[in-house]
Amino acid sequence: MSELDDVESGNYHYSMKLVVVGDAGVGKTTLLSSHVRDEAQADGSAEPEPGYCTDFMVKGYERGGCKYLVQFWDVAGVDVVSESASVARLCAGGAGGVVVFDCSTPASFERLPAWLAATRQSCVGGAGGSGSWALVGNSTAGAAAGADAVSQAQAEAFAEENGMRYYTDFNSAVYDVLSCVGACIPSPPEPSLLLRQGVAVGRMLAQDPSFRRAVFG
Ligand SMILES: Nc1nc2c(ncn2[C@@H]2O[C@H](COP(=O)(O)OP(=O)(O)O)[C@@H](O)[C@H]2O)c(=O)[nH]1
Ligand SMILES: [Mg+2]
Repeated sequence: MSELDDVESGNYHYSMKLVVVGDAGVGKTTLLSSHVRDEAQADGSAEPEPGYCTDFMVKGYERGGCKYLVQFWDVAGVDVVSESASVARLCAGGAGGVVVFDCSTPASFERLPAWLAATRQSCVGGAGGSGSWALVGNSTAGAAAGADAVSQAQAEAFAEENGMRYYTDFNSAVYDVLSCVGACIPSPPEPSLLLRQGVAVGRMLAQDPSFRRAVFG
């Protein structure tokens, strides 16, 4: 059964929206596509279509005996400074996501505060009520290009100041965000509290007798 079939049939315990944001050309679509397809890290050999709006991709994860379905919103790399309102609108209700910059493009690192400000306005849950986030430094120039313009120490410091962790591996960043969201799931998972975390109840949880007892008495 495909993940899209799972969406239609409610075949999961929890679902959430996570966003992938950052300047145009930092590698968001490449990284997300290979994550969702379980491919090895992209080497840049497959040219993705340039994104003019938002793409959606769905992936399921098994964690702690529960099935999580994540709808990723690959938000096109608009100019976040002049279009922060439309970025915020696209991110609405998300449980957080991954902010990507390109280590060889300092401007993409310098705009991270603008990306975080726009996305945190409309994402929910997490430790601060504005979503759970991880930072990814991609290298579109490839390892062969030599020194990165943005150092690992700079990226780690920025991530720490903003309450998240820094990764060069996109998959690890997604698993970190999923762990943060999972840690905020209340016990019992009362649906209205879950919604405040950007998490919805799926059929597999709704049909679980212990969930029904805990929530409905
Ligand atoms: N060498 C290399 N190229 C990459 C990598 N990630 C992305 N690219 C290339 O960078 C360009 C922009 O990538 P894309 O995923 O469209 O960026 P987006 O605008 O952030 O979605 C494309 O030509 C990719 O092939 C990478 O890890 N290594
Ligand atoms: Mg893209």
